[in-house]
Amino acid sequence: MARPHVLAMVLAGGEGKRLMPLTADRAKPAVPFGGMYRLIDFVLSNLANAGYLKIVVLTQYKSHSLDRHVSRTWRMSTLLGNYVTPVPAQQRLGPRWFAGSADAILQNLNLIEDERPDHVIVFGADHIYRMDPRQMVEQHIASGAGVTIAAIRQPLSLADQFGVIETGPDGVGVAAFREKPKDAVGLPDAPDQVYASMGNYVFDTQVLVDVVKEDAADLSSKHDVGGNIIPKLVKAGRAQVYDFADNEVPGSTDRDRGYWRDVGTLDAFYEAHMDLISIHPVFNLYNQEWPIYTGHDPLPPAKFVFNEEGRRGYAVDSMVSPGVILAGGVAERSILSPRVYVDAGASVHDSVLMDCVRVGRGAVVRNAIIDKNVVIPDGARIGVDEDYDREHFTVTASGVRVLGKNQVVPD
Ligand code: ADQ
Repeated sequence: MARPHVLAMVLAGGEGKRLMPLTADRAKPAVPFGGMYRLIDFVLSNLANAGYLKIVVLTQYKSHSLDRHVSRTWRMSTLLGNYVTPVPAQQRLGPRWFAGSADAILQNLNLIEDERPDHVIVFGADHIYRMDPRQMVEQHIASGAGVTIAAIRQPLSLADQFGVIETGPDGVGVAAFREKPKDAVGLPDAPDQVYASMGNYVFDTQVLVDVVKEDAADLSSKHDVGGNIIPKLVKAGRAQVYDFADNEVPGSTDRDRGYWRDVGTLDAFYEAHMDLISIHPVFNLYNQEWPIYTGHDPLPPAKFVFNEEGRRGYAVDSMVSPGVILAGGVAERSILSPRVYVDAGASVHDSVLMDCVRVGRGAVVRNAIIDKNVVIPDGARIGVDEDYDREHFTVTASGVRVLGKNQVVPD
């Protein structure tokens, strides 16, 4: 069979309000993850590993660092007509920004007209997972559906964060779709679970163009893919599901098969990091048969040293990036991004430290996410006194302390 002609549109304009303060200064897909990556690297790696190399990344909100990352890291040879292009909101249809994700597609229909694909993949940009999208495209083509929605079982308690799908008698046709319902009921065979949309879709090109135009004329619409476009196609009987549990990624193990995390909240973001460092990680960054790509400046290897007073610098149950120096300080169950510096007698436990964080002598950091460039003064304690921390920092429902980029920590 001839290879289908596919264009991928990655929706990367989300604001990510629930990830504040990490999104105060950058779009959610540009939030750093796992020491070396940004959230958008996961979807782009899945597409690239599948050989889908005509990719437009639709950006809008605070997109500077996202644009820079995509242009630098994902620049490709144009020899075969491949591209990964960040496309900022350009107000092509008048003086207005995108009203919602469907409006972002409407305002970029020219990209589809230029490429003339048979199918358009529309994927979100803020999930941690491995997926081979070719298997979903194959099912989509074989079934003749107008849209195919990737779906995964999720806890009923999280139903109000997802598009919830009810399938018809054949198990693949979508009988009902409700975006973030407050009153969802569980599945017949698992009352504590729902069938959730992963926010990843494959559209027949003409179906997408028609529905997005129809939606633009609908004054009651919020012009959102999950909230408006999918329900319209469900009503027309044109939607099917692709069960993510059927997806087979080369090199995956029993442990990490089917792993997918929506890191929409700070607690989910923190938990997904802890998944990386458990002894047998449930998400395996070391699978070289389906690599997750990213880009960084050339940096020296991480260094672990005794300081002058003979204090030992070490890390255990942790991931330590290039350019890190543990100068007589200790990291346990933590993830350290490039150029983190941990000074003598300091201890970092159960924490995520982003680029260039500096932990001063004797300081303590526990149960925390510390964004770029933060300097923890000598002797400071974060994650020890909850009342104090609530006064100065963001503290999540499960007690994770979060410090924003460049935040000044009192002495
Ligand atoms: P949400 O993630 O809550 O739910 P949304 O905020 O629209 O939906 O984000 C979806 C994707 O679109 C994200 O990658 C985001 O960055 C991007 N996006 C949002 N607004 C945009 C805009 N104006 N321009 C460009 N990109 C934009 C969605 C689905 C649910 C599904 C969950 C799974 O709507 O049905 O269950 O994803 O996480």
